[in-house]
Amino acid sequence: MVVKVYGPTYAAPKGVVMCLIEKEIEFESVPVDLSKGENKTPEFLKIQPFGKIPVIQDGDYTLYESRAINRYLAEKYKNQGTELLGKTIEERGLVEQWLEVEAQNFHPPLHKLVLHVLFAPIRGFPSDPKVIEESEVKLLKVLDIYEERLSKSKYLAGDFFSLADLSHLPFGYYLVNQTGRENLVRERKHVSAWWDDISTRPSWQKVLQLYKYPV
Ligand SMILES: N[C@@H](CCC(=O)N[C@@H](CS)C(=O)NCC(=O)O)C(=O)O
Repeated sequence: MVVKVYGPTYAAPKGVVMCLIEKEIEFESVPVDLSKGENKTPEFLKIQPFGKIPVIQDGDYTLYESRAINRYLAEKYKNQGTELLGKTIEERGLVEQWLEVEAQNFHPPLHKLVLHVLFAPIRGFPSDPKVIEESEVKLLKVLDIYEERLSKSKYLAGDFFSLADLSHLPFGYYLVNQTGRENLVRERKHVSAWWDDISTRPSWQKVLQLYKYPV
C-alpha cells in the first residue's frame, strides 16, 4: 500500500517524509500550496478540519498531526526499516518523554522565533523584538537541558536514533540555517554533535533533496 502524504514542501510534513523513508514505506506526495489557500478549501477541510498539513492517507485511513502520524507509521511498520520507538518498554517511555519535550518545550519558542524572524518580513506582519528575545531566552534554557542530556547519551532517548530526535529536524533546520542563530546549537558541544549526526542522516538529506523548503 502506497501512503499519500500531503504538503511535503513545508516544514512539519518533512518530518513525516523522513519517517516514511526511515521505515522504508512507499509513499507518494500530494502538493498543497498554502499561499493559494489550498489548505482551506472545503475538499481539504474534509480530511483536515483545522486546515493544516501534513495529512496522510494509508488506504482508506486518514490521519493528521505530524507526531501522531509518525507514531502510527513507526508502530504499524515496526518490522521494517529503522526501529524508531525503542526496543523495550523502558526505551519506549523515554522516546515518548522526549517527543513530549520536543512538542511542549522545544517547538513553541522556536516556532515563535521562526515566525517573527523569518516569516514576518515575508508575510508582511510586524516582527516583535520582545517576542524574539523572550523566545530566544526560553530556547536557550531548553538547549542547556539538551546539552546535559546529550553529554550522557548519544541521542535523546538513549544510544539509539528515534522519533524523538527526528521530530527536531523540520524546525531545527530553520534555527540552524535560516534565523541567523546557528550559534545556539554550536555553542553547545553535545547539541552541536547531535545536530550534525541527525541532520546528515541519508533520510533527512533525501527529504531536502526531494522537497526544498519554501523559504
Ligand atoms: N501540530 C501540527 C502543526 C501543523 C502545521 O502548523 N503545519 C503548517 C505547515 S508547517 C500549516 O499547515 N500551516 C498552514 C496554516 O496554519 O494555515 C503538526 O505537527 O502536524
